[in-house]
Amino acid sequence: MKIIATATLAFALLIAAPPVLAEGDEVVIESAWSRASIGTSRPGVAYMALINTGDAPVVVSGLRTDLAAMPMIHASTTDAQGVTRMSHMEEVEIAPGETVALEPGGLHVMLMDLQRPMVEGESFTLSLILAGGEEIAAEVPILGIASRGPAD
Ligand SMILES: [Cu+2]
Repeated sequence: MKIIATATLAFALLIAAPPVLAEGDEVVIESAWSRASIGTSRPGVAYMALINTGDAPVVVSGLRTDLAAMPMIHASTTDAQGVTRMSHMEEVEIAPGETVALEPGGLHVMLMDLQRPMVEGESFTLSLILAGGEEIAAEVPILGIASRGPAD
C-alpha cells in the first residue's frame, strides 16, 4: 500500500512539472497538403492547420525543409482594386488553444528556391522552428497541381 502511494505521488509530480523541454509537443500540425509544381523555377506552396494545444502562446519563427532552400510563411492580402500581394511573415504567434489556418488566399508556406520538382503522390518533411528553438516536423503530401485541398 505504501509503495503504491509513493508511486502515485511521483507520477503526480511528474505531470505537474513545467514542460520546459516539451514546448514543441504543444503545437500540432494537421491537414497538411501541398501542390505539385512544374519544375523548380517557381516557388511551391503548402497549407496546414497549426494548433496550439498548450496553455501559453507559441511563436513560429521559421521553417526548414530539404525541398526548398528558403521556405517562409507568407500572408496574402487583396486590396480594394483586387490586387493580391504576399508579404513575408517573420513570426506567426498562435494563442493558447487556438488554431492558425494556412489556407489558399491567406497565410501559406511559400517554398522559395525549390531543390527538386514537387511530384504528385510524393511527400516531403517540413519543420516548424519555434522561437525557443524547438522544431516540429510534419509530413506534407503533394496533391495534384490544380488541387484546392485534401477533400478534392
Ligand atoms: Cu507566397
